[in-house]
Amino acid sequence: MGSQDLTVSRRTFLKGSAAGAIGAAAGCLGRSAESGDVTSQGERSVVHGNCWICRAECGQEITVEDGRAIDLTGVDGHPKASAGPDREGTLCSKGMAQLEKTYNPNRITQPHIREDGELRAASWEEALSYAADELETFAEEHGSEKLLRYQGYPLAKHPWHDLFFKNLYGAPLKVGRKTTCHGPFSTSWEWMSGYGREWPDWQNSEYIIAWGRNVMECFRGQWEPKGVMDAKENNDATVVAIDPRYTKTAQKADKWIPIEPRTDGALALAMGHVIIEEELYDEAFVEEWTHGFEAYREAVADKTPEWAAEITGVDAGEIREIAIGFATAAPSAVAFPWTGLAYQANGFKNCQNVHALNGLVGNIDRPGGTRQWSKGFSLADPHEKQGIDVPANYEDKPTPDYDDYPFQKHGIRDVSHNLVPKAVERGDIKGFVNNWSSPPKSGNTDEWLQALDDMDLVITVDAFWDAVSKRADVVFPGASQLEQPFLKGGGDSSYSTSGWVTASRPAIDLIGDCKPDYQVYKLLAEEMGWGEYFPWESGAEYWDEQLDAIDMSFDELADQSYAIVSEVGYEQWKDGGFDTENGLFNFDLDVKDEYAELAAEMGASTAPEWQPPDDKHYGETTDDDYPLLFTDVFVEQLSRGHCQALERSVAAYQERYDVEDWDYDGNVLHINPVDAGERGIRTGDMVRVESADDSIELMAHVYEGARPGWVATVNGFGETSSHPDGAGANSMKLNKERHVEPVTGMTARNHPVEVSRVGGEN
Ligand SMILES: Nc1nc2c(c(=O)[nH]1)N[C@H]1C(S)=C(S)[C@@H](COP(=O)(O)OP(=O)(O)OC[C@H]3O[C@@H](n4cnc5c(=O)[nH]c(N)nc54)[C@H](O)[C@@H]3O)O[C@H]1N2
Ligand SMILES: Nc1nc2c(c(=O)[nH]1)N[C@H]1C(S)=C(S)[C@@H](COP(=O)(O)OP(=O)(O)OC[C@H]3O[C@@H](n4cnc5c(=O)[nH]c(N)nc54)[C@H](O)[C@@H]3O)O[C@H]1N2
Ligand code: SF4
Ligand SMILES: [Mo]
Repeated sequence: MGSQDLTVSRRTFLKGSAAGAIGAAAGCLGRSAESGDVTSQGERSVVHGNCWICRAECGQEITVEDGRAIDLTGVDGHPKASAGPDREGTLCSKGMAQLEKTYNPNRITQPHIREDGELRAASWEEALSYAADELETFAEEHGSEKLLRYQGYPLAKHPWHDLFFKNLYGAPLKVGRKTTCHGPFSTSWEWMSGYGREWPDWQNSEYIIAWGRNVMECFRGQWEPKGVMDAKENNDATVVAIDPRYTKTAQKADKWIPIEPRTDGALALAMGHVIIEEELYDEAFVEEWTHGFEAYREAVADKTPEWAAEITGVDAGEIREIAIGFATAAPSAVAFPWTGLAYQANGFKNCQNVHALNGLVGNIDRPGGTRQWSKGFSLADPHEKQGIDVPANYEDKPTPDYDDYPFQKHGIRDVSHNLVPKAVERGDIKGFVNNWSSPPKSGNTDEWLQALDDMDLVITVDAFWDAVSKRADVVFPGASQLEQPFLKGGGDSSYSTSGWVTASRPAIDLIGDCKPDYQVYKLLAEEMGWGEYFPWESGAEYWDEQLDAIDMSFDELADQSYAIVSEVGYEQWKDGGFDTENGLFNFDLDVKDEYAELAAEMGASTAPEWQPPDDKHYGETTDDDYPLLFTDVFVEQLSRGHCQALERSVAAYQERYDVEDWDYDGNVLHINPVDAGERGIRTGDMVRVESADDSIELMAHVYEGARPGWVATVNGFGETSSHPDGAGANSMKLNKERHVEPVTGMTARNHPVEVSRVGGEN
């Protein structure tokens, strides 16, 4: 991407909120380090925080009374927590649940180490010295390159895990988020548009197609659903939800299209056909800024709505109507997929075909389209400022022979989640260091559990006991968000053309023996003799140096919660082209490109075409033995693998589906009344979900909101999870190494199954 139209408006920051002023005026909790005393004994104060549960860092106002956090609410005008300037800030139920999390009796609040095969509580001194010894022995025996890094999203926002394990310890391998969350969707968008992922400019949109993307409940920040509601109210925007499930997005949508699962690419091609036939595409954009349009035009020439109707189960007239509505509203229109398509083994092509629609109507980085969000400013490098040269000890380390691991071959991807057990079996990986992740829920579960048992060293920073922490050799108790400082800067938010920063201090004292993330890595570094790379007393001090670049101090920013610091104009590609090899938006790639090469090697291509599930590489198909397609999804009340630890969050999920009165605390299987009726299944029955490989048991929820032939549950439950009783089922027990999307190595989470009542007939 070329240089952007941006200006950093120094010290002309928007004011945070009244609460910031109250907090600052009362001087309450004005600590700049993470540890230290809480000063508000006997009084009530309001301080700023940042939620990071869905990685969106909504600004919080935390009410603290006698040192205890008693209430949370959003910060008005916050770029993530509100719909924009002067708008109310709110938090979702997962954000609110952070109070319960912080004071949860099941939290891990002490370090633990493994002794004589058993985990036992230990002091920090003991645990640090044990971990340092183990790390040294590991490096001597195996080499640091055999330690695998795995880091959850919330922690991806600070650099210390990588500073310690990658740069200093020298562990080059990590598991790629593209192989657990968004590979097919982001990888195709990368070679097409040169940008990581579509992220709509919600509030300005006039036509929103949520395509296997449930934005009204699985948002990244409050600004997303609020932006959709603003678009509906102010722009009379049409919202279309393409989803086999009746989600909250479907509830708010003008149209719910319960598509035949995994046929999205066919629907998208037919929409392209209509848009070209009706001459509704953006000719000027296509002409000047795209590559491969002729190939695309040819590819969709025979992909009529009638053709797609057969495959997708969507009425041909409806396909025409959506295509025309979308293209007419463009460029203020956006079609964007996420996990619904990213979890498909044929997801690479399906996502590509959806993305192509955005190029076709020229909505890229235009108001109401798909924004190429960027910060428009940089923060300083604190090490550089201190004159500290950070080594890159991972660089010269041998890496596995990638011929055995096709997705890694071109060096463009990190290790594929599903292939980690194989790498352990082959001796390419022998240890694992984790912060805020629970891989056994994400795919290839049984082999992952075996791999964790087989590894020589497992170190985790965690908050709850689950399959990983229970198997670890060292467990460090991580502080919650209320107990540690925070800084984040970014672009995507309700401020469509602005970059922002947000920060907060710890609101309460550390619980038990927990430590902020910065301290965990700093102390471990000191133990290993690398203290010089962690010279700051606290994370807040480190961030204070980063903020120098925009002429702010950490305290100043934390007082006001957020600041708007730059302007980033639309159509950034006009200045220097798209960030692709040819500088253009690509419908197809015949230019030389690493993705094109990799796709070719995997027997795929970047040609616009319909790739059905095929029982070979692109997803198993249902048959008489396994006639239903099973997958797992998210819900508003729970976050990935951690809200499952919280009683009230699980209860809220169960109440939503009216199953709270059954003596069952886990996830439910949504099954259509037709499929349930054929099998004598009623809500509340325990059912077995059986695939060709394995089976799980969970409670049935008979529900018209699940398309016939399709069954789904919520991920993150079962005995491997952070749920205190391990209730429910881990859906990925059905998932094996081979269940991957073949171009990106992403875990593919669709499985043909049969469902039966446990205990026979009713
Ligand atoms: N509440 C909540 N919010 C979150 C998270 C969370 O855990 N909880 N996590 C965050 C993270 S990490 C992510 S990646 C995002 C995920 O955000 P989303 O991708 O929006 O997640 P889901 O709500 O599961 O939506 C995916 C939808 O795809 C549908 N689907 C399944 N198969 C198909 C198919 O074949 N075709 C189509 N068209 N649709 C299909 C599912 O029914 C589901 O409703 O959410 C983020 N926000
Ligand atoms: N089956 C299935 N698997 C999936 C998905 C799916 O839909 N279905 N979604 C995928 C997606 S989109 C993503 S992004 C990934 C995310 O998956 P992961 O990277 O595994 O991250 P989380 O599930 O967020 O992390 C859960 C772990 O974080 C720990 N934890 C909770 N709070 C804290 C804390 O305060 N500090 C620390 N240090 N640890 C804490 C919990 O105890 C638990 O061990 O999962 C992927 N895996
Ligand atoms: S949307 Fe909810 S979970 Fe996500 S950061 Fe905001 S309050 Fe937290
Ligand atoms: Mo994700």
